[in-house]
Amino acid sequence: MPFDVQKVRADFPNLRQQVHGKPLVYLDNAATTHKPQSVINAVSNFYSKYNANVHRALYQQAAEATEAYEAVRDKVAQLINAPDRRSIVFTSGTTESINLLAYAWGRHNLRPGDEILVTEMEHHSNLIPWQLAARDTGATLRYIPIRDDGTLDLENPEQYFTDKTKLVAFTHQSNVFGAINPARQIIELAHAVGAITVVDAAQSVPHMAVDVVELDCDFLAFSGHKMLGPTGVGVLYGKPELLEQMSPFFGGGEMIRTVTMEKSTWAEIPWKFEAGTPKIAQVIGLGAAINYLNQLSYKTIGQYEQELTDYTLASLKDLDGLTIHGNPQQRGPVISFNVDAVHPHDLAQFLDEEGVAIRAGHHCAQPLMQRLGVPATSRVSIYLYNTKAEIDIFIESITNTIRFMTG
Ligand code: 7TS
Repeated sequence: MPFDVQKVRADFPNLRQQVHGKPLVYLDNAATTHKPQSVINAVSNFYSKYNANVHRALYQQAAEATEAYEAVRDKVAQLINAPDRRSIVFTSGTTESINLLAYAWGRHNLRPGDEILVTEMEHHSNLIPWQLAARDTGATLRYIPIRDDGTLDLENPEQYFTDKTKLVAFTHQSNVFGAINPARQIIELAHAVGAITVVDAAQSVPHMAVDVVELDCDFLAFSGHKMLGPTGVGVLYGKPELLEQMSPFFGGGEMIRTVTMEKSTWAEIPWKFEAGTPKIAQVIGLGAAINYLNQLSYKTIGQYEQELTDYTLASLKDLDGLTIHGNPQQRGPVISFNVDAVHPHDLAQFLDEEGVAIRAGHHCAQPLMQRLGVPATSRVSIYLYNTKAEIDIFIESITNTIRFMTG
């Protein structure tokens, strides 16, 4: 079946909104995505038809809520090809997933002299938790550098992957360049020196099929809101044997087996890591988002996004005085650039007046901005509901802004 973007757009109520009297052209999908009506309905139905807490009460609606919540665990496992549903921990998002690891794994396994390896293109969410873990344990943080084309420099890996390396945490797809990193290769290099691996998949799972068996990653994290789902929910995937060895991160209800005044024992995984009332409505909404992606298929989504990304890149390259950062061959639908005549924040403001939403700033990747030698960039990020006509409006708005600023 050919991909019908107008049919897709009709499923997203927020795409029908106007901004400053103009149709919204939403090109900030790396920050968050809009939600199809089916996701909004799934959340609304939970609250209006079977609202209850999960895992505790015996009445009908509580059973229904528990069943719906746990069914999404199977759906997530299937999405990333996790063989065991106990590998799927629901968190509030990528940030919480990585912090959970930095505490529950990092604080118990890292020692002075150990090295944590990250890359120069990490989002702060996959950097600050490791900086804090290094500070608290005496471990050292090291960086795989990037090349000018926005790809990782893995030429001499023995410089970075050594017997001191205990953990390698890296982004699967850059939220600044869109570069897709060679995850399988990095994981093999890490395992060869006995290190465990953490994949920040916040920008990859929304756009492509991610297979944790094929990758052989130890941990992987992503957020629901960047893949059509609600805010406030995310996933931590972990190999069961590693999750079992780990201590809990949060303590509270739900995560215990027995509690006495002196000491407690823990629930089985994954519930050991889901203290308190979980994100019930959000998880159910995430299930509906996965249904939506599955029904379109990653293959169709990927092809369509690639076509739009190529079109956007070609259009941007036609503009004078505009620099695109990075030129990775393997890339997702994210492009960062700077315009000589206009500061990124001014550009974003001018575009907003045309109804065009893009992001300007450091994109929570300040070390990368330092590496690029710029304080900020403009960033356009595309998703399955964007159109060529929207890209044309975006390009025309930039052209008009440059013309206005340069007289
Ligand atoms: N990792 C990457 C690669 C990201 O792009 C983001 C969010 C996160 C982690 C954090 O995800 P959260 O859901 O826990 O906040 N990135 C962006 C962005 O690029 N613009 O806004 C948020």
